[in-house]
Amino acid sequence: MIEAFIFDLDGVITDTAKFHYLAWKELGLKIDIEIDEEFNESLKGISRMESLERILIKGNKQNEFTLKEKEDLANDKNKYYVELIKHISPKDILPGIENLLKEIKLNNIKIGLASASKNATMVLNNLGLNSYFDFIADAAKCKNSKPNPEIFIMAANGLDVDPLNSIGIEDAMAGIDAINSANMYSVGVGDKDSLNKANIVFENTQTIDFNQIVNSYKAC
Ligand code: G16
Ligand code: MG
Repeated sequence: MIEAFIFDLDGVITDTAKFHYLAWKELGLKIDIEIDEEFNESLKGISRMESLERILIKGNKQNEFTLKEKEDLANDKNKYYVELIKHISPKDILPGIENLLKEIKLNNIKIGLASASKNATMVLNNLGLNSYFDFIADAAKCKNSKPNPEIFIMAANGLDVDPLNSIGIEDAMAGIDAINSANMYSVGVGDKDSLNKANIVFENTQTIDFNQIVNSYKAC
């Protein structure tokens, strides 16, 4: 019996990945490290500080900053990001997602959020989706980034459900690995080949089918 659906935010509910990208790019200008779209893919689902570490390694500057300076750089990136997401509104909800949330609720299944973003609550508020969520895992309390399952386990605990009876939905490889390690059923959104470890994959949010997920979960 499915007790919960646990969602990733960026790339599943809304496309904030482009804002993270622009904000990192802006920071990159300041520290003279170029960030392109391809590299940005490897930052999806990865926490702010870990993303910064990866960027510094890319620019071969991992030993140039103290911890305090790194924290300041991460804060600068966040300021750029928060400025960009201020204008997010319900029109930025990805296609099909609000109907899916409604269908889950109609079936009396709980809904949780497992986003690595410390800005997740603000984004959900701006999208007007807050009331659908029974529990939002606090990324600030999460010590280990995806692919570690910690944030998904935190969400299942907060919802008071068994991970084995939970469905996780993700657009990033690191996220699918996290869901699988949490012993949940994994739903990928995006490219079939790159998300090949997911139990089931839909090409985009519009095509996510509640009944198909339920049936394939039951069959496994
Ligand atoms: C998201 C993004 C990541 C971002 C992380 C932390 O994860 O995909 O690119 O670095 O959150 O965000 P913030 O800097 O706002 O705390 P998810 O798990 O929602 O895909
Ligand atoms: Mg994501």
